[in-house]
Amino acid sequence: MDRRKVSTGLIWGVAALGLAPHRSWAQGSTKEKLQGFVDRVQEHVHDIDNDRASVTVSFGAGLNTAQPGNAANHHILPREIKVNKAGVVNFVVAGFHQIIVFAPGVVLGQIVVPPAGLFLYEPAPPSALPVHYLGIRTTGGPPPGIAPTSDPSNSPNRVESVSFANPGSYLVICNVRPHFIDGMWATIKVS
Ligand SMILES: [Cu+2]
Repeated sequence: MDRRKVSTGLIWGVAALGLAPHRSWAQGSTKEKLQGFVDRVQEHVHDIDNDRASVTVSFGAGLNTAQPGNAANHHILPREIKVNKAGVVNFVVAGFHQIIVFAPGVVLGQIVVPPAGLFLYEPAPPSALPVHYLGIRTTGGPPPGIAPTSDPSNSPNRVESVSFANPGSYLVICNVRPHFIDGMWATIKVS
């Protein structure tokens, strides 16, 4: 049983106590205390919902991870992301990355890594792998390099907010080939 069900059960239990007949002179006062408790439980339930309404995800580990090979930067954290239906995942992109969020049904085993190249999919995945969101390509990279843009920004340090209207399990990867090989993928559970 999840925390929401426990809390809902608690509310009904307390409400039942509050409605039970009392002969005590303090009935009104007791009802007020019980109502205060119910209000606090409801606030707690509301907080649980809010936690998953807008979720922050690190797409790349940050600006202090530069090193040869830079494998420490090739992660999506957390690996399993949970968000409410109609919620938003805010990908904080740090470095040279490209987000691809696949539609529900696409699984990790379907991703084919080409023998060479900077990106897995150029310019985008085939129709057999439907995409929920195709992200922005970061400026720079090997010559001739990707030109900078301002709207939307393709700065190596940016936020890409992605909405999830429908429930399901969504695979998200970095389209940069060596990053994916280093394990730069995660799952988004929308419920
Ligand atoms: Cu990457």
